Amino acid sequence: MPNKKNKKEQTNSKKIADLLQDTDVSTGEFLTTNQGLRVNDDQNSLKTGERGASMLEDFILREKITHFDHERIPERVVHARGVAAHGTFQVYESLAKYTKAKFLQDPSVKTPIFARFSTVAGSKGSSDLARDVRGFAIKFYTEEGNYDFVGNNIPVFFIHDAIKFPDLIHSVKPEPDTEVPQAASAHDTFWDFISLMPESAHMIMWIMSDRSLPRSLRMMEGFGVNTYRLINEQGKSVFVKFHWKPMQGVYSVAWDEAQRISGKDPDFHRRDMYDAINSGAFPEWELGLQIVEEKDEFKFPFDILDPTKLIPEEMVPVLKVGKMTLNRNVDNFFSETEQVAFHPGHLVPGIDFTNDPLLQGRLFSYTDTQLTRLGGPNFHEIPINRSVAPLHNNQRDGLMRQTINVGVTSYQPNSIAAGCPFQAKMSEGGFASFPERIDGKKIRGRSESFFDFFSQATLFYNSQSEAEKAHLTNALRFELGKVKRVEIRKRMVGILTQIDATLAAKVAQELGLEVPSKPEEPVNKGVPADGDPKKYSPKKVALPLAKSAALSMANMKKDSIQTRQIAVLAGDGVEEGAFNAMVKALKGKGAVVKIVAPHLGNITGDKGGKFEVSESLRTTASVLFDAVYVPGGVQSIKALKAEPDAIHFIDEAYKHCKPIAVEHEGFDLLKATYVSTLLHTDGTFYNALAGKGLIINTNGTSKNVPDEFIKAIAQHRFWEREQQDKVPA
Ligand code: HDE
Repeated sequence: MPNKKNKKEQTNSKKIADLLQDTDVSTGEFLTTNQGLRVNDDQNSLKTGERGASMLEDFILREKITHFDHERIPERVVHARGVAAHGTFQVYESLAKYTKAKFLQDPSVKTPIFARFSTVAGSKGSSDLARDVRGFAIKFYTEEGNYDFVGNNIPVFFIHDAIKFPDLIHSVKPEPDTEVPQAASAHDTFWDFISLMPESAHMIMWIMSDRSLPRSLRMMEGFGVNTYRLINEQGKSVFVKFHWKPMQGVYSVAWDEAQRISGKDPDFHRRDMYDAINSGAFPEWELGLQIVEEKDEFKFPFDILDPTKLIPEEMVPVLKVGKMTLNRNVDNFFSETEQVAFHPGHLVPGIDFTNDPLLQGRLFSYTDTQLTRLGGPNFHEIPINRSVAPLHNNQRDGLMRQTINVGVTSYQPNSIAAGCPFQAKMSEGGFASFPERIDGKKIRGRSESFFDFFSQATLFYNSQSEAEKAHLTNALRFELGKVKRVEIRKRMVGILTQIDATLAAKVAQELGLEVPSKPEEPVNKGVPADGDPKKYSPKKVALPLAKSAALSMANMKKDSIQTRQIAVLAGDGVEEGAFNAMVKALKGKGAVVKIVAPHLGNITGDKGGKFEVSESLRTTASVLFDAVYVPGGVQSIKALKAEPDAIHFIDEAYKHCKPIAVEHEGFDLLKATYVSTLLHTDGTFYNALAGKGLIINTNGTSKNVPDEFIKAIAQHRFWEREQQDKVPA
């Protein structure tokens, strides 16, 4: 029996479903115009005779084409490319101690949510695999109104103050003369700005790390970035940093791979999210809170209001308090994913802002941008944005108004409507801002406590594994290598000297620049025209820790291969015994197995079995998979050896450090690859790569190949290969 609360959740979900309900075109209805008139001929326009000119009178043609002409709306100025899904959120136990927010009180309540993930810089049609921050936005349809969590997959931001946001975005967007490059930060204007904004150093470390290349949007963390407040029923407030920890683990792809995916499948992340939800592998994240008591606001060596800083988990642990599950794909991308409008200012009682200057500016921007993007002030009436809590206020009219308000009063106070709608007391759920004491002069300026630009950048760098450090170094070499103006590259190397001398030297050396002998002062410190340069002088504070385990993805692996994409390279004549055992084992662990063959249709096994081919070598590539398996079969391997794409498939998968398993005659295909040159010493084949994710089973030498392979896939990547076993592909 559903309890009262579950009933409430179901009612909320039903309300959202009802709001999104649209005419279903697949139920045998007649085609009509937008006025409901049944259309008799949708193939021909009205003409003056069969070979005559079209007539202006044709209202059916005009209505159809006019609507089509206006199908596009302005894309988001940032976060234009995204993908979204519906789901639920449930708290593990009541958070009444910290907050009175109703949706965080009762573990039996499932709050319906809608989550949208995005890249930031690229246009709506750009690639999913751009090196970029990912947006992480969630709308909670709570009984007290909509609460929007609007965060990113990186816990810090580039700038201190919202006033610099247009500059940041102008610098990263395509350059205005050529509109090039699309969805890429590797160009002069971005690095020009960054090299003059030393406060961005910490964020730059994150962006140049693999965090900006998620393997899947399901496999990344989410962060609120700004510090917020929680307020309980007694009016007590604590500071809070929000985290989302993916139950799927945190994984990335390699940069070279990301670039190739952008060509082979620019919708890689979109597809991945859709397919996972569709297959019932519902992505889940745990909500984490870092709570800082009001009395501890100043106990840290950094300012908790500074959005370029995080609070290391070793200093304030993350409490896991609830879980979000995405369980339903959208029905219509435009109506839901495109028209959803998030705003960090959509709050419920029990959650409030801090004075973080970035957050304060954001609070203006989101509604403002929707006015342009969604065409007017009534975007809250679009089904995906509607609150499930009833609305009553005196706002009226405006473009695209849908509510038909009744009565004559649209003002307050009034007597005609007996004073309705009434203000709600706090005890009746009325929102009241936290009465924070504010005492100060009106100034344009920044607290001195913000002027530590580099200590957390160094902490992040030091916390990375060797492979992660190498990727970060190479990302900087790539991005700055694309910068044409040498003075910008030099300035950036100067910034890097403040973070880590070795990193700066490695980057400088590859850029053909002199390796600086000591840390260089940033060229620009953001001093206002009449500002005191002493106050605005950056200092590096001492942090109580040299490394933070939570900052390295190497520590976030999960022992699971669920939803991992496995390519089976095979052709007609594939040896069915080992093949069947492997496929059964992989599927048993939730992996997605796809046969990649020289042709589409079916392949026939050595015992006459038929197996459906998912992709031909022409329609796919190794970069779209997590691992490769090559079963035996003389004829199958002969066919594959005749395909250079099959050989390239293996070399490329090896280059990107993916697990590969070959069995029986499959070894002959491996022998045709470059990888085989790494296998032998003294002219004889010998698996020098064993333990590095290459599993070779010739005459049954290895007993439990499926188990070994599954363990290797759970490892994700064997990054150590990049340093030692370089493979051209
Ligand atoms: Fe946003 N941001 N932002 N932002 N932001 C927008 O709102 C803005 C910032 C974030 O899936 C815009 O509806 C300013 C930080 C996400 O629809 C716009 C500043 C963080 C999304 C806007 C920031 C975010 C947006 C563009 C600096 C992480 C996509 C379209 C003060 C905490 C939401 C829109 C979606 C979108 C302004 C910085 C997250 C223009 C002025 C920091 C996830 O209003």
